[in-house]
Amino acid sequence: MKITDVKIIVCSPGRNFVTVKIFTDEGLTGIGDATLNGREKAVVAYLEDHLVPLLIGKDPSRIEDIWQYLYKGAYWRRGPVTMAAIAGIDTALWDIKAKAANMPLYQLFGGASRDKLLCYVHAQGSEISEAVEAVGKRMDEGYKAIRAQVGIPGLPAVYGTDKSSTNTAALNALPNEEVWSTSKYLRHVPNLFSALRETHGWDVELLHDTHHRLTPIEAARLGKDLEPYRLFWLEDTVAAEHQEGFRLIRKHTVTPLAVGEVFNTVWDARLLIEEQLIDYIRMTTVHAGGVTSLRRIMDLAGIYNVRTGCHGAMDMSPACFATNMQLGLWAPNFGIQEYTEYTPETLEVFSHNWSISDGYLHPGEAIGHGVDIDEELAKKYPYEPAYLPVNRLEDGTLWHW
Ligand code: GCO
Ligand code: MG
Repeated sequence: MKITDVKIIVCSPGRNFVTVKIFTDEGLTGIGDATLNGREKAVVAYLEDHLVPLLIGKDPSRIEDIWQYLYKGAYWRRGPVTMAAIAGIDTALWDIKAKAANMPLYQLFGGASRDKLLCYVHAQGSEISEAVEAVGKRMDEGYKAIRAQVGIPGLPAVYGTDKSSTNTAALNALPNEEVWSTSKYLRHVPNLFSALRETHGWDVELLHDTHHRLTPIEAARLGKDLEPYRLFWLEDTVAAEHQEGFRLIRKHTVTPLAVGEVFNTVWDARLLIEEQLIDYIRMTTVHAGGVTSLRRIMDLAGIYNVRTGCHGAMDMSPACFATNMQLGLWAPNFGIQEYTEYTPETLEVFSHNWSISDGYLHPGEAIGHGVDIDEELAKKYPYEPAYLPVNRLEDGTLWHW
């Protein structure tokens, strides 16, 4: 088999998505997600100008060799743009390989390790009562694990707390600016979880995302304060650069820790995994360089009792989400899968085979990873310039969003 053509498809059916579609001389095609939210066009240029010309005529079955060629061959390794571009190609090649084998992708990894995948959804409110109600609604829908976020008194809406401030917001032509106070946040958040346990009891798994805003000692304080409420995980406490900071956090709290949605390679996660400083690794197919590298990261994590919790926000395409699920069905150390739902337009453009029932996901039994793109329909949703928000302290200092 030979690669005859590679198309980069950019569309915005609710969000901007970058999709790699690989064509072969035997008529098999595969797709992969290469979306980097807010920096999409950099990946498109990297793919079109630098990677696509290298692929024409190559044997698509040699996925490992192609991955190594694109990773080592650049000399300039790692980084979100490079790894998202490689991921798009790598995922499309695994899709083709599974189609050639006439199997769902998870079968190529060694088959299913479980029958279904626990997922978590989001619930939020600008006030505690609103967030408590939102969690209750999610529980009524059958979800077993829920990420809860709440607005902070004295601050305008912050990350994850209402529709206009989250990454699910209407696309902004320029970055929206949010305001942040760590001390106000740290005082308020434990009250949310106290109210949640009081109202909803202990059978629901609760998660929380700090979005990289704390220092290690602040994260240790929060972890300690949340211990009575037995969270499933506390996510992204400190900036990704603060790897050693996790040693300090770990010393002070038994609240389980999750991190990794902005990591790109195994090197970003190695110290945290090997020293067992985290409990869940959040890396996801598109930002980790595809199936080839994420599978290795999952295996490394498994050796050290770290479980998976793939980033699954709706700003990565259904091709990424489905591939995460294929890996999740196989991974012996699967933990949980984030599920933020897609717009109806997105699901029209990307046909899919996964199912969701009673709080559990399944990737389905379709051949390949199970997601395809309707190229004609995609044309109806052209790219829209969009940025994620930025964050400032109350005195104007730029902070972590
Ligand atoms: C999550 C994430 C997202 C990211 C977004 C960035 O836990 O789902 O933190 O909300 O902010 O995916 O593009
Ligand atoms: Mg997060």
